[in-house]
Amino acid sequence: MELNVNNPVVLLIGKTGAGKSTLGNLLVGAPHDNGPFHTSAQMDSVTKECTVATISIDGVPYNIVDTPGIFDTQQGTIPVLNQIAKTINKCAHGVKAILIVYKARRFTDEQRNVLNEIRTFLGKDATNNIISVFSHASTD
Ligand SMILES: Nc1nc2c(ncn2[C@@H]2O[C@H](COP(=O)(O)OP(=O)(O)OP(=O)(O)O)[C@@H](O)[C@H]2O)c(=O)[nH]1
Ligand SMILES: [Mg+2]
Repeated sequence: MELNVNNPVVLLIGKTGAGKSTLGNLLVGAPHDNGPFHTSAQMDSVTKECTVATISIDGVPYNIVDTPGIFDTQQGTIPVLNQIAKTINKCAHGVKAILIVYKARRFTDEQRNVLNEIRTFLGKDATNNIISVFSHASTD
């Protein structure tokens, strides 16, 4: 779907395989594995480019922007962050929420780094708009 530059952005961000695209599909009311965002169990990064869908919250439309996995992909972090910046900078109303998706495991230094990198990239003010989402939370 096209990015509507008049809509504010909800950003899905996190490591490869965390479940960003799955969450995006659920948020737009689609089945977790069959919606606007392509999901897959493969080890390789699935989402290679920012992908957009529209959701309406209280009658206000938002661009949900699904992003490639950061911090452990072949692409490397910088090109991915540049790509995200290019997409969100087009949107006049900026980023309203940043959903950071983590696999629900012990909170390690690596995960702390994810948060710090995102804070550095989006600026300190972004911290107020960050929502952490923990996936893969079943106890099997
Ligand atoms: N059990 C379980 N599986 C999940 C959950 N969230 C995602 N998955 C599965 O994990 C795999 C990866 O999910 P994706 O949504 O493609 O992950 P992603 O973060 O978009 O990955 P990239 O696009 O590669 O960065 C898929 O097989 C999903 O079905 C969850 O909460 N529980
Ligand atoms: Mg994905």
